[in-house]
Amino acid sequence: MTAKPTEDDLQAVFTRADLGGDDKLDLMEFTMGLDSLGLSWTRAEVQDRFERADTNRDGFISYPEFRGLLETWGWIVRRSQN
Ligand SMILES: [Ca+2]
Repeated sequence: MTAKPTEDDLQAVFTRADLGGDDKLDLMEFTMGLDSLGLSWTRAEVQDRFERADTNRDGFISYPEFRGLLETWGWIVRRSQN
């Protein structure tokens, strides 16, 4: 994926990365999600972002946390209203 993801893309990426099907991503699933978005970060960067994204500190990234992270860093395109 070269273009910035839309919100729909993001939901699809999240669902695909959520191997456990529990609506949250662990560090490995989070890494996969980032990979499929074409974000190639080092392990240390991924760990750092995982911790930043995990705002409620439960050790998992929920969809709102995932979306929030990407939004904060400007990696998501808001769907245009039409
Ligand atoms: Ca969390």
